[in-house]
Amino acid sequence: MISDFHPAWLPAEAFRALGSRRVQVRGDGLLLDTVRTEVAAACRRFGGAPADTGLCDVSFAVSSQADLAPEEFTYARGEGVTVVRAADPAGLLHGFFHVVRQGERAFAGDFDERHAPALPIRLVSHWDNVDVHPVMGQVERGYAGGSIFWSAGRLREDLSRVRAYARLLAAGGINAVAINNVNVHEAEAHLLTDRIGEVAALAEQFRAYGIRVHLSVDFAAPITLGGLPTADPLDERVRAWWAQATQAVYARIPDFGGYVVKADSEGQPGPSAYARSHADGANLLAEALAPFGGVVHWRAFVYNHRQDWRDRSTDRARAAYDHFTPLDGRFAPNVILQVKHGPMDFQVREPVSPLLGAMPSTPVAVEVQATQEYTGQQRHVCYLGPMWSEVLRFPFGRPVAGLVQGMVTVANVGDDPFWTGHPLAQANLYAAARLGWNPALDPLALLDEWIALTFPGHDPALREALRAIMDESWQAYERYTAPLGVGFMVRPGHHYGPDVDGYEYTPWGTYHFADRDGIGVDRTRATGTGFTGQYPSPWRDLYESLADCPDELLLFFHHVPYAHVLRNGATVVQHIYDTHFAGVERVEAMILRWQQVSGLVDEAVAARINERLAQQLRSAEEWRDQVNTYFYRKSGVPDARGRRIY
Ligand code: GCW
Repeated sequence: MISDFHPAWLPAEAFRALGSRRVQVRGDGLLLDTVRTEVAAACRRFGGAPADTGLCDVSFAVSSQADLAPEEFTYARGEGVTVVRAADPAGLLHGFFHVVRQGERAFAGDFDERHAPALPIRLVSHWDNVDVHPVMGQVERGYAGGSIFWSAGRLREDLSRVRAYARLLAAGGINAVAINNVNVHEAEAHLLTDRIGEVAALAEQFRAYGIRVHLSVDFAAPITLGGLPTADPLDERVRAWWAQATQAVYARIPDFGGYVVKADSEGQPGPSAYARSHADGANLLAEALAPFGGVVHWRAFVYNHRQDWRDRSTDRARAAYDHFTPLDGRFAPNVILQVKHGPMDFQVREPVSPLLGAMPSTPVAVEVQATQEYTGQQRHVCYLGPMWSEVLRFPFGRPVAGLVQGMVTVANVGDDPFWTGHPLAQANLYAAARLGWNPALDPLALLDEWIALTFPGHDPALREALRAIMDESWQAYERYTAPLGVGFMVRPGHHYGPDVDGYEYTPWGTYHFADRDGIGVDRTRATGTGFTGQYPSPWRDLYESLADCPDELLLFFHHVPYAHVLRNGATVVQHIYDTHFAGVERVEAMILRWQQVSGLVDEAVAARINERLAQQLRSAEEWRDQVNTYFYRKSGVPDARGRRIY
């Protein structure tokens, strides 16, 4: 490590190819200064030279004539010179980091390429609190220490780490960040008004890397901060309050991105208190932001979290679609509906949310969770690139990536020296960022890209081992946890570790309905909750059919007997046993593989990975034994292979 935190995917070595060349940078402004500063540092270290006049090996230039979209750049090489051009400084910054990622390849052969982001909105959403919340800690669902923004209830004095973070995000193609938790508590609500200076200070750090800052706001702010008797979105005083508050924000932060709102969700206030719709609520804020070019990210994570478990007619999976599809076309143009990728809540396996394909007249962003709330909490290796890639490619006629305007990633970083607790969890943030830029990228290629940048110049054996450990780690996690898409068998509250019935009789709408005969949630139109009917063809029929439903989602859509034979030939209960043993074996194999190469990396990194892998194995064994034992006791069916079940 070079300082008190790990350089992640931008170690000095990643700049060797560029920094040993003659580098020209043409254009003016803050982002160009950033590129110049980067170039100067790289050249100082590796013996190259900034070459603003005369011969060069690589040239970066903003040229207004170029027929290029915002953030787009051209990347070409001929006659021994690599040339990056963009119409705007943001495009040039992306082009700069593209050259860094390419390393020596940027200086070999001839090429002529154009690169533009597929999704204009690429936002990282922090669930950071200013204060330490008594239950959730400082970062809600944070597994990497405290906030990098706030400490002891105040903005950190030294923001150099925030600058380094902005640089990492920009290098992955991120262009927006929301700095505070979507659950807005009292202290954090004030960031909008009397604590806006803190937001401005953070925005200054992010601005240098082309990243706009967004704020999560309290829908009831006109009451809690403004002293009004109401937050009714159609009340004139409320509209005036938001207009004035927003104007004051822009007076301090002219490039402020906008608001993120969790309304009428898990106890957060919202327009329903005034019998107004989500469109009324979102449009209120959109109206205040519109004069300044700001946007509202309005979250679609709305469901009844006070359900009676006896009530079989309510299905949480249906909720987002049922709430929002009637409102399609009623949102202001600067509202972005932010939809979780699955209909439930970031489980290891869910179908793609049908809402993503059902809002043709509304700008939509898909939300993914880099923080591994339900996927091992950054104690387990679980590379999620392949999961997100499946979501982005999922065809609702067109792939999801062609239907949405943005990708929002719930951040997984904290003040931990490795940023993410588990050093290998950095790959999730990297992959999410890169997939937002180009959803067609192969997640395995992205993993290789991350490994090569983060562990540059290392032994190929190390790279091979990391690839072997991380590739399919998502499937490994799936195998030893909740089976066949049923989800939630975690400890209530903190959500770590197994508790098969932990959520079974709770108000949260997360049930598996296991009894002595079978398991799964009947979401068919024929006999269940009708959720399959929210999908267009062919999915509505595929998921409806017991014969055609993909195995990995079987229990998400169907309630079946334990003896039901899967498409893969195993019975459900035998599949549960087999996958749970196999999942743990996979973790054992990861550990063996890691032991062969751990001596090749920085000692502190190796020590942290060792510790996490040991925890992962203990936890995977616990999952295996609890889940297998539960189903053995429920079903009475022994393991066909006679392995140990308790
Ligand atoms: O997954 C759930 C989490 C909550 C979170 C919520 C949300 C920020 O358990 O901690 O709240 O999702 O996405 O709003």
